[in-house]
Formats: sequence, C-alpha cells, structure tokens
Amino acid sequence: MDPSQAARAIRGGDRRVMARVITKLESTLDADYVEGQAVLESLIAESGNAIRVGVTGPPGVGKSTFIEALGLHLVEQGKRVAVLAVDPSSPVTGGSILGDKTRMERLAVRPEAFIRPSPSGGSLGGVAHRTREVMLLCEAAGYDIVLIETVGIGQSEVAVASMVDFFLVLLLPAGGDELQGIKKGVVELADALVVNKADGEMVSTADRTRADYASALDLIRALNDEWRPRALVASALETRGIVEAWDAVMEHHELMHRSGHFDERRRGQARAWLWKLVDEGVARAFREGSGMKDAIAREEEAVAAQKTTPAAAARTLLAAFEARRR
Ligand SMILES: Nc1nc2c(ncn2[C@@H]2O[C@H](COP(=O)(O)OP(=O)(O)OP(=O)(O)O)[C@@H](O)[C@H]2O)c(=O)[nH]1
Ligand SMILES: [Mg+2]
Repeated sequence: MDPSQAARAIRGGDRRVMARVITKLESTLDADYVEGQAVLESLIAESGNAIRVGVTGPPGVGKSTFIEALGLHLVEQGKRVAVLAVDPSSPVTGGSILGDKTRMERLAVRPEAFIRPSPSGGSLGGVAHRTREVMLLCEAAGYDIVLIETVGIGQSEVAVASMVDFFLVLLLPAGGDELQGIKKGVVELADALVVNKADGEMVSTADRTRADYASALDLIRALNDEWRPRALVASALETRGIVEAWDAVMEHHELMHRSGHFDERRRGQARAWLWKLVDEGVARAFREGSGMKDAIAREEEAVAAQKTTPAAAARTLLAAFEARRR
C-alpha cells in the first residue's frame, strides 16, 4: 500500500481503503502497523475537526440504541458520523464485554455513517490506543462527529474520557433515591448524565432518578466553572431526549470554544497520549533489554525474600539499564 495514495483515497471518502488502513492500524504485526501509521502520519494535519463524544454506561443500559438514534438524528442534519467502540476483553471470559446484539442496522446502511466495532483482543491500553488512531483517520476522512461507545466498568471509561470532547454517561432509572450502579469517579468525568429507558412504566421513576442525579451533580465540583454537567432523561428506543442530549453537547462545544478550554483540553489530551506512548516504549525497552530479564528476575526474587528493599532493587535495575545504554 502506497501511503500517499491511500491517504488520497481516504480523503476522497473511499471506505474500502479506510477499512483496510484501519485493519493495518489494528494489526498486531509490526509491519502492518507501521504501514497503517505511515498513512495516518500523512493525514494527521487534516485530523481534529470532528466533535468527539464518548458514550458510556453499564451493560444493557442502551448505549448502542442511543448512539444509533443520535447518529440517525445527526445524519438527518446532513452530518457525517463515525461510530467506534472501546471494548476491553473480559478478564473472566476472554470475550468482549459490549454485546454484539445491537449492530445499529438502521444507521449502518446510511452512506453518511461509518461504524467500526472494537478491535478484538489485546489489553485495554492497546484497544484504546488503536481507537484513538482510528478516530483521527475518521476525522481526516471528513466525518463531522465521532461517537465512541464503551462499557462503564473498569478503566475503559477513563481511557475514552481522555480522548473525547464530551463524555456522556447513560444510566438506568433507579427505584427510590438510591443512585445505583454508578461509581463516583465516572460521575466526575461526565459532562452529562442521561437516564435512559424513560418510557412505559418507567417514565416517572426516570424523572425522579434524573432529579436525584441532578442534586448529586450539584455536590460535585464541576471540572471547570463554565460548564455544569447536566442530568437528562431519554428513551433511546422511542427516540426521545436525543435532541436535548445533542443540544447539551453543542452548548458545551460553543462554550469551550469561546473560553479557549476546547483547545486546551485537546492539547492536554494529545500531550498525555504522547507521554503514555513514551512511557510504554521505555518500559518495553527496559524489560526486553539484553541482560535485563535475568537482572529483573534476580531483583524480584530478592525483594520477595525481603533480602532487599523495593527501592534498592529498583535502583539496581535502573543502574543496570543505564549501564547497558552507554
Ligand atoms: N425500554 C427501553 N429499552 C431500551 C432503550 N434503549 C435500549 N433498550 C433495550 O435495552 C437492550 C440493550 O440495549 P443496547 O443498546 O444493546 O444496550 P448497550 O448499553 O449498548 O448494551 P451493551 O453494549 O451490551 O453494554 C435492548 O434490548 C434495547 O432494545 C430504551 O430507551 N427503552
Ligand atoms: Mg452496545
């Protein structure tokens, strides 16, 4: 694959080439990955123009249904929408956590939409990293909005929050005033909480739940003073509350642009990503360096047997690493 030719095709909206490059970026073969990177590098200047929205929430809350309804709303507005997923493999089953049930069939048939499931296998770090690169590719291909689905357990929502402009957390209507199934940390990341499945018998429960979350949000200091995270209700199934949720995204977007926080957040995210890659590279070089494996085994054993302190062992290993680099 010639990188500049592939880049041209992607700019021109060639989805077949795009899918091929994404497969390369997701490949565990170094040679393929490098090829994919070469294409991404020639497109990087054209990335960054989409509005990036993360959607998280517990399994089955309706993330895919919500994203499909939102995506359809956006394509009706003449927007081009890319949908990506960050799905860490389950440590228990080894399989993916996000259900395969919803394939967003109505959105998938729209030529204005591009839907890409999560890269399979690999660590969360690896999966999130690939999704980030695919997002940039989608932007260079002219998609106006990138929606990223991730399941609201473990660290995946933190990974997604660190790559989007707006982080939307879906929740279920809860009985009484219990704020069930949500960790404080996730609420702190949220730019909006949406109580989904506000339909049928659940309408009034959903309204109450929304009010409870709204008061909970009042107690948590906003990330910055300009934006106060919203609590909303929706029925993804009946396509209600979708427009209101999108209005919140747009309002947030305009506010962030006016204040300069938009660029600040993006620059901070890009810098953090750079350092994550550097840290990973250094850690790999450290562990795989010649002679390091034996030294590491030795020091690990010494620490386990309380023959040395972890600090002293770390010093020894770092000195060994330094020495072999000179
Ligand atoms: N009543 C009702 N059901 C809904 C709503 N949104 C989604 N559902 C249903 O809830 C089930 C799960 O929906 P999904 O969209 O697959 O949920 P998800 O959060 O993407 O699920 P995972 O990806 O498996 O975590 C499906 O049977 C949907 O039809 C809603 O607003 N109201
Ligand atoms: Mg889903």
